[in-house]
Amino acid sequence: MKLRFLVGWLAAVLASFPARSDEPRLNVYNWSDYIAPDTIAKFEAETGIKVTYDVYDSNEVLEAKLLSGRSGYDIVVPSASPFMARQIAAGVYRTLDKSKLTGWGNLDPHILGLVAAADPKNEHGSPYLWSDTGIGYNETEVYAALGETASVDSLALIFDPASAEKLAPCGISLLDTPQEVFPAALAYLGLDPKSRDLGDLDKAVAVLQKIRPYIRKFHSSQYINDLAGGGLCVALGYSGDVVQARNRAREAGNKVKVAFRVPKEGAMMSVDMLGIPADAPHPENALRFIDYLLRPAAIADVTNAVWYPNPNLQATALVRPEIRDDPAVYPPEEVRRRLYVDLPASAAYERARTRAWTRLKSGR
Ligand code: N2P
Repeated sequence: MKLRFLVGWLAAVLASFPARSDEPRLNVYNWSDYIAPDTIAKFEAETGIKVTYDVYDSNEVLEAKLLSGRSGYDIVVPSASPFMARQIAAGVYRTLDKSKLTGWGNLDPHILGLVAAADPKNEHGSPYLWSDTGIGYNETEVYAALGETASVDSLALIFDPASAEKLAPCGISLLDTPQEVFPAALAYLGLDPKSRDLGDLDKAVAVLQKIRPYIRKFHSSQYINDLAGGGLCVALGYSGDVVQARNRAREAGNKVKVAFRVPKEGAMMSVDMLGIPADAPHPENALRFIDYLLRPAAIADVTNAVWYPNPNLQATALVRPEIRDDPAVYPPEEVRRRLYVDLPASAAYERARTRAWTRLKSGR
Protein backbone atom coordinates (compact mmCIF):
# COMPACT_ATOMS: atom_id res chain seq x y z
CA MET A 1 0.00 0.00 0.00
CA LYS A 2 2.75 2.37 1.05
CA LEU A 3 4.74 1.52 -2.03
CA ARG A 4 1.78 2.20 -4.31
CA PHE A 5 1.35 5.56 -2.67
CA LEU A 6 5.00 6.35 -3.16
CA VAL A 7 4.92 5.35 -6.82
CA GLY A 8 1.79 7.44 -7.40
CA TRP A 9 3.39 10.42 -5.70
CA LEU A 10 6.57 10.06 -7.70
CA ALA A 11 4.61 9.86 -10.96
CA ALA A 12 2.68 13.00 -10.05
CA VAL A 13 5.87 14.88 -9.24
CA LEU A 14 7.49 13.80 -12.51
CA ALA A 15 4.43 14.77 -14.53
CA SER A 16 4.53 18.26 -13.07
CA PHE A 17 7.91 18.89 -14.72
CA PRO A 18 7.99 19.85 -18.37
CA ALA A 19 9.19 17.10 -20.68
CA ARG A 20 12.99 16.86 -20.71
CA SER A 21 14.44 18.91 -23.49
CA ASP A 22 17.03 16.32 -24.44
CA GLU A 23 14.49 13.66 -25.36
CA PRO A 24 14.52 13.03 -29.13
CA ARG A 25 11.12 14.49 -29.83
CA LEU A 26 9.69 17.47 -31.70
CA ASN A 27 6.13 18.80 -31.76
CA VAL A 28 5.28 20.73 -34.91
CA TYR A 29 2.14 22.80 -35.55
CA ASN A 30 1.91 23.96 -39.17
CA TRP A 31 -0.62 25.17 -41.73
CA SER A 32 -2.51 22.41 -43.54
CA ASP A 33 -1.25 21.36 -47.00
CA TYR A 34 2.03 23.12 -46.31
CA ILE A 35 4.81 20.50 -46.28
CA ALA A 36 6.12 17.75 -48.55
CA PRO A 37 4.81 14.25 -47.82
CA ASP A 38 8.30 13.01 -46.94
CA THR A 39 9.82 16.05 -45.16
CA ILE A 40 9.08 14.77 -41.67
CA ALA A 41 10.16 11.20 -42.42
CA LYS A 42 13.47 12.38 -43.88
CA PHE A 43 14.16 14.63 -40.88
CA GLU A 44 13.33 11.78 -38.50
CA ALA A 45 15.55 9.33 -40.36
CA GLU A 46 18.50 11.70 -40.33
CA THR A 47 18.23 12.91 -36.74
CA GLY A 48 16.49 10.10 -34.86
CA ILE A 49 14.05 12.74 -33.56
CA LYS A 50 10.44 11.59 -33.47
CA VAL A 51 8.06 14.26 -34.76
CA THR A 52 4.43 14.81 -33.80
CA TYR A 53 2.79 16.86 -36.53
CA ASP A 54 -0.50 18.76 -36.24
CA VAL A 55 -2.15 21.30 -38.55
CA TYR A 56 -4.36 24.41 -38.48
CA ASP A 57 -5.70 26.68 -41.17
CA SER A 58 -5.75 30.14 -39.62
CA ASN A 59 -3.63 32.50 -37.58
CA GLU A 60 -6.59 32.87 -35.20
CA VAL A 61 -6.54 29.18 -34.30
CA LEU A 62 -2.78 29.22 -33.81
CA GLU A 63 -2.95 32.35 -31.69
CA ALA A 64 -5.61 30.91 -29.38
CA LYS A 65 -3.30 27.93 -28.72
CA LEU A 66 -0.24 30.10 -28.17
CA LEU A 67 -1.88 32.60 -25.86
CA SER A 68 -3.44 29.94 -23.66
CA GLY A 69 0.17 28.97 -22.87
CA ARG A 70 1.85 25.60 -22.67
CA SER A 71 0.78 24.58 -26.15
CA GLY A 72 3.44 21.88 -26.03
CA TYR A 73 4.62 22.85 -29.51
CA ASP A 74 8.26 23.34 -30.44
CA ILE A 75 7.65 24.77 -33.90
CA VAL A 76 4.75 26.93 -35.02
CA VAL A 77 4.28 28.89 -38.26
CA PRO A 78 2.62 32.29 -37.75
CA SER A 79 2.34 34.74 -40.62
CA ALA A 80 4.63 37.75 -40.39
CA SER A 81 1.62 39.96 -39.77
CA PRO A 82 -0.09 41.77 -36.91
CA PHE A 83 -0.53 38.31 -35.41
CA MET A 84 3.15 37.56 -35.07
CA ALA A 85 3.93 41.14 -34.08
CA ARG A 86 1.63 41.04 -31.08
CA GLN A 87 2.67 37.52 -30.16
CA ILE A 88 6.28 38.68 -30.04
CA ALA A 89 5.25 41.62 -27.88
CA ALA A 90 3.45 39.18 -25.57
CA GLY A 91 6.66 37.17 -25.16
CA VAL A 92 5.34 34.12 -26.97
CA TYR A 93 8.58 33.29 -28.83
CA ARG A 94 12.19 32.52 -28.01
CA THR A 95 14.82 34.48 -29.86
CA LEU A 96 16.47 32.30 -32.48
CA ASP A 97 20.04 31.24 -31.77
CA LYS A 98 21.44 32.05 -35.23
CA SER A 99 24.72 30.32 -34.41
CA LYS A 100 22.73 27.08 -34.76
CA LEU A 101 21.15 28.10 -38.06
CA THR A 102 23.92 27.38 -40.54
CA GLY A 103 21.63 27.95 -43.54
CA TRP A 104 20.39 31.40 -42.50
CA GLY A 105 22.54 33.03 -45.18
CA ASN A 106 20.43 31.32 -47.87
CA LEU A 107 17.46 33.55 -47.11
CA ASP A 108 16.44 36.31 -49.49
CA PRO A 109 17.39 39.65 -47.90
CA HIS A 110 14.37 41.29 -49.53
CA ILE A 111 11.99 38.88 -47.72
CA LEU A 112 13.93 39.30 -44.47
CA GLY A 113 13.39 43.03 -44.83
CA LEU A 114 9.65 42.60 -45.40
CA VAL A 115 9.07 40.38 -42.39
CA ALA A 116 11.06 42.70 -40.14
CA ALA A 117 7.91 44.85 -39.97
CA ALA A 118 6.43 42.11 -37.78
CA ASP A 119 9.64 40.64 -36.39
CA PRO A 120 12.10 43.48 -35.86
CA LYS A 121 15.72 42.49 -36.57
CA ASN A 122 14.54 39.03 -37.62
CA GLU A 123 15.06 37.73 -34.13
CA HIS A 124 12.12 35.34 -33.70
CA GLY A 125 11.21 33.80 -37.01
CA SER A 126 12.76 32.09 -40.00
CA PRO A 127 10.75 32.72 -43.19
CA TYR A 128 9.43 29.38 -44.48
CA LEU A 129 7.10 29.83 -47.47
CA TRP A 130 5.01 32.70 -48.77
CA SER A 131 1.68 33.12 -50.44
CA ASP A 132 -0.54 35.68 -52.01
CA THR A 133 -4.28 35.77 -51.61
CA GLY A 134 -6.28 35.79 -54.80
CA ILE A 135 -9.10 34.40 -56.83
CA GLY A 136 -9.46 30.69 -57.41
CA TYR A 137 -12.14 29.83 -59.92
CA ASN A 138 -13.69 27.10 -61.99
CA GLU A 139 -13.21 28.39 -65.54
CA THR A 140 -16.13 26.59 -67.15
CA GLU A 141 -18.63 27.49 -64.44
CA VAL A 142 -17.63 31.13 -64.14
CA TYR A 143 -17.81 31.78 -67.87
CA ALA A 144 -21.11 29.90 -68.05
CA ALA A 145 -22.58 32.04 -65.27
CA LEU A 146 -21.19 35.42 -66.34
CA GLY A 147 -20.39 35.09 -70.02
CA GLU A 148 -17.09 35.18 -71.85
CA THR A 149 -16.29 38.69 -70.65
CA ALA A 150 -16.29 37.73 -66.95
CA SER A 151 -13.61 39.76 -65.19
CA VAL A 152 -11.79 36.87 -63.54
CA ASP A 153 -8.84 39.06 -62.68
CA SER A 154 -10.89 41.51 -60.62
CA LEU A 155 -12.19 41.40 -57.06
CA ALA A 156 -15.48 42.54 -58.61
CA LEU A 157 -16.02 38.88 -59.46
CA ILE A 158 -16.72 38.33 -55.75
CA PHE A 159 -17.55 41.75 -54.31
CA ASP A 160 -19.86 43.13 -57.00
CA PRO A 161 -23.30 41.97 -55.83
CA ALA A 162 -24.56 41.47 -59.40
CA SER A 163 -21.66 39.10 -60.10
CA ALA A 164 -21.89 37.34 -56.73
CA GLU A 165 -25.60 36.74 -57.21
CA LYS A 166 -24.96 34.97 -60.52
CA LEU A 167 -22.14 32.89 -59.05
CA ALA A 168 -24.00 31.96 -55.88
CA PRO A 169 -25.69 28.86 -57.35
CA CYS A 170 -22.33 27.29 -58.21
CA GLY A 171 -20.80 28.46 -54.94
CA ILE A 172 -18.57 31.22 -53.56
CA SER A 173 -16.32 30.74 -50.56
CA LEU A 174 -14.27 33.27 -48.61
CA LEU A 175 -11.32 32.68 -46.34
CA ASP A 176 -12.51 32.47 -42.76
CA THR A 177 -10.52 35.42 -41.49
CA PRO A 178 -11.16 39.16 -41.28
CA GLN A 179 -7.43 39.68 -41.77
CA GLU A 180 -7.80 38.66 -45.44
CA VAL A 181 -11.38 39.51 -46.32
CA PHE A 182 -11.54 43.15 -45.16
CA PRO A 183 -8.38 44.23 -46.99
CA ALA A 184 -9.73 42.55 -50.15
CA ALA A 185 -13.04 44.40 -49.81
CA LEU A 186 -11.16 47.69 -49.31
CA ALA A 187 -9.03 47.02 -52.38
CA TYR A 188 -12.20 46.32 -54.40
CA LEU A 189 -13.52 49.73 -53.34
CA GLY A 190 -10.32 51.40 -54.52
CA LEU A 191 -9.39 52.20 -50.92
CA ASP A 192 -6.06 51.40 -49.28
CA PRO A 193 -6.27 47.72 -48.30
CA LYS A 194 -4.07 48.55 -45.30
CA SER A 195 -6.36 51.39 -44.19
CA ARG A 196 -6.99 51.58 -40.43
CA ASP A 197 -9.70 54.17 -40.83
CA LEU A 198 -12.98 53.19 -39.16
CA GLY A 199 -14.95 55.00 -41.87
CA ASP A 200 -13.24 52.83 -44.50
CA LEU A 201 -14.00 49.77 -42.39
CA ASP A 202 -17.70 50.72 -42.46
CA LYS A 203 -17.56 50.95 -46.24
CA ALA A 204 -16.01 47.48 -46.43
CA VAL A 205 -18.69 46.14 -44.09
CA ALA A 206 -21.40 47.60 -46.35
CA VAL A 207 -19.93 45.83 -49.40
CA LEU A 208 -19.63 42.55 -47.54
CA GLN A 209 -23.18 42.77 -46.22
CA LYS A 210 -24.50 43.08 -49.76
CA ILE A 211 -22.79 39.90 -50.90
CA ARG A 212 -23.27 37.99 -47.62
CA PRO A 213 -26.39 36.15 -48.90
CA TYR A 214 -24.36 34.78 -51.82
CA ILE A 215 -21.51 33.33 -49.76
CA ARG A 216 -21.79 29.59 -49.35
CA LYS A 217 -18.85 29.08 -47.03
CA PHE A 218 -16.32 30.82 -44.87
CA HIS A 219 -13.46 28.35 -44.71
CA SER A 220 -9.68 28.49 -45.03
CA SER A 221 -8.77 25.04 -46.35
CA GLN A 222 -11.88 23.21 -47.57
CA TYR A 223 -11.84 25.08 -50.87
CA ILE A 224 -8.97 22.96 -52.15
CA ASN A 225 -11.17 19.89 -52.36
CA ASP A 226 -14.27 21.87 -53.22
CA LEU A 227 -12.69 23.63 -56.19
CA ALA A 228 -10.99 20.46 -57.39
CA GLY A 229 -14.20 18.46 -57.19
CA GLY A 230 -16.33 21.08 -58.95
CA GLY A 231 -18.29 21.85 -55.79
CA LEU A 232 -17.40 25.52 -55.80
CA CYS A 233 -16.95 28.04 -58.57
CA VAL A 234 -15.08 30.89 -56.88
CA ALA A 235 -12.91 31.05 -53.78
CA LEU A 236 -10.93 33.84 -52.22
CA GLY A 237 -7.94 31.69 -51.32
CA TYR A 238 -4.20 31.27 -50.87
CA SER A 239 -2.22 30.91 -54.10
CA GLY A 240 -0.66 27.51 -53.43
CA ASP A 241 -3.89 26.01 -52.15
CA VAL A 242 -5.72 27.04 -55.32
CA VAL A 243 -2.87 25.70 -57.44
CA GLN A 244 -3.06 22.41 -55.50
CA ALA A 245 -6.78 22.34 -56.35
CA ARG A 246 -5.98 22.97 -60.01
CA ASN A 247 -3.41 20.15 -59.99
CA ARG A 248 -5.75 17.75 -58.20
CA ALA A 249 -8.48 18.39 -60.75
CA ARG A 250 -6.01 17.78 -63.58
CA GLU A 251 -4.84 14.53 -62.01
CA ALA A 252 -8.40 13.36 -61.43
CA GLY A 253 -9.17 14.08 -65.08
CA ASN A 254 -12.68 15.10 -64.03
CA LYS A 255 -12.94 17.94 -66.57
CA VAL A 256 -12.89 20.55 -63.80
CA LYS A 257 -10.55 23.39 -64.78
CA VAL A 258 -9.36 25.51 -61.88
CA ALA A 259 -7.33 28.70 -62.31
CA PHE A 260 -5.79 31.30 -60.02
CA ARG A 261 -5.52 35.05 -60.52
CA VAL A 262 -3.90 37.79 -58.53
CA PRO A 263 -6.59 40.49 -58.67
CA LYS A 264 -5.70 43.64 -60.56
CA GLU A 265 -6.73 45.70 -57.49
CA GLY A 266 -3.88 44.11 -55.50
CA ALA A 267 -3.45 41.17 -53.16
CA MET A 268 -2.19 40.39 -49.70
CA MET A 269 1.19 38.71 -49.57
CA SER A 270 1.98 36.74 -46.44
CA VAL A 271 5.24 35.23 -45.38
CA ASP A 272 4.86 32.41 -42.88
CA MET A 273 7.56 32.09 -40.26
CA LEU A 274 9.05 29.17 -38.36
CA GLY A 275 9.07 30.20 -34.71
CA ILE A 276 9.84 28.50 -31.40
CA PRO A 277 7.40 29.13 -28.52
CA ALA A 278 9.03 30.41 -25.33
CA ASP A 279 7.81 27.33 -23.46
CA ALA A 280 8.78 24.82 -26.17
CA PRO A 281 9.74 21.54 -24.51
CA HIS A 282 12.42 20.75 -27.13
CA PRO A 283 13.94 24.02 -28.32
CA GLU A 284 17.24 22.49 -29.45
CA ASN A 285 15.41 20.04 -31.71
CA ALA A 286 13.33 22.93 -33.00
CA LEU A 287 16.51 24.72 -34.09
CA ARG A 288 17.67 21.56 -35.85
CA PHE A 289 14.35 21.40 -37.68
CA ILE A 290 14.57 25.03 -38.77
CA ASP A 291 18.15 24.51 -39.93
CA TYR A 292 17.05 21.42 -41.83
CA LEU A 293 14.42 23.49 -43.64
CA LEU A 294 17.01 26.15 -44.46
CA ARG A 295 18.78 23.58 -46.64
CA PRO A 296 18.08 24.35 -50.28
CA ALA A 297 17.21 20.73 -51.12
CA ALA A 298 14.81 20.31 -48.20
CA ILE A 299 12.84 23.49 -48.83
CA ALA A 300 12.86 22.94 -52.62
CA ASP A 301 11.19 19.57 -51.91
CA VAL A 302 8.48 21.43 -50.00
CA THR A 303 7.86 23.93 -52.80
CA ASN A 304 7.85 21.10 -55.33
CA ALA A 305 5.11 19.39 -53.31
CA VAL A 306 2.85 22.28 -52.26
CA TRP A 307 3.50 24.87 -54.99
CA TYR A 308 4.18 27.70 -52.57
CA PRO A 309 7.31 29.81 -53.24
CA ASN A 310 10.07 29.77 -50.65
CA PRO A 311 12.44 32.56 -49.65
CA ASN A 312 15.61 30.45 -49.96
CA LEU A 313 17.69 31.89 -52.81
CA GLN A 314 19.83 28.77 -53.12
CA ALA A 315 16.71 26.60 -53.50
CA THR A 316 15.34 28.28 -56.61
CA ALA A 317 17.59 26.26 -58.91
CA LEU A 318 16.21 23.06 -57.35
CA VAL A 319 12.56 23.94 -57.80
CA ARG A 320 11.03 22.12 -60.77
CA PRO A 321 10.97 24.45 -63.82
CA GLU A 322 7.22 24.01 -64.36
CA ILE A 323 6.69 25.40 -60.82
CA ARG A 324 9.35 28.09 -61.00
CA ASP A 325 7.88 29.32 -64.27
CA ASP A 326 4.26 29.10 -63.14
CA PRO A 327 3.09 32.71 -62.70
CA ALA A 328 0.46 31.49 -60.21
CA VAL A 329 3.30 30.31 -57.95
CA TYR A 330 6.15 32.73 -58.56
CA PRO A 331 4.38 35.89 -59.70
CA PRO A 332 6.17 37.93 -62.37
CA GLU A 333 7.57 41.32 -61.40
CA GLU A 334 4.58 43.37 -62.62
CA VAL A 335 2.27 41.25 -60.45
CA ARG A 336 4.58 41.45 -57.44
CA ARG A 337 4.23 45.18 -57.53
CA ARG A 338 0.52 44.74 -56.70
CA LEU A 339 1.21 42.72 -53.55
CA TYR A 340 0.96 44.30 -50.13
CA VAL A 341 1.82 43.03 -46.67
CA ASP A 342 -0.33 43.45 -43.58
CA LEU A 343 1.11 45.74 -40.93
CA PRO A 344 0.45 45.85 -37.20
CA ALA A 345 -2.85 47.53 -36.25
CA SER A 346 -3.99 49.11 -32.99
CA ALA A 347 -5.90 46.93 -30.55
CA ALA A 348 -8.91 49.23 -30.95
CA TYR A 349 -8.95 48.74 -34.73
CA GLU A 350 -8.58 44.96 -34.38
CA ARG A 351 -11.50 44.88 -31.94
CA ALA A 352 -13.72 46.89 -34.28
CA ARG A 353 -12.81 44.64 -37.18
CA THR A 354 -13.39 41.45 -35.23
CA ARG A 355 -16.81 42.70 -34.08
CA ALA A 356 -17.77 43.58 -37.64
CA TRP A 357 -16.62 40.16 -38.80
CA THR A 358 -18.62 38.27 -36.21
CA ARG A 359 -21.75 40.23 -37.11
CA LEU A 360 -21.18 39.66 -40.79
CA LYS A 361 -20.72 35.91 -40.49
CA SER A 362 -23.74 35.45 -38.32
CA GLY A 363 -25.70 37.42 -40.94
CA ARG A 364 -26.85 40.17 -38.57
C1 N2P B 1 -1.63 26.75 -46.42
C2 N2P B 1 -2.01 28.17 -46.36
C3 N2P B 1 -0.87 28.98 -45.97
C4 N2P B 1 -0.95 30.38 -46.44
N1 N2P B 1 -2.76 25.92 -46.56
C5 N2P B 1 -1.18 31.36 -45.35
N2 N2P B 1 -0.27 32.41 -45.46
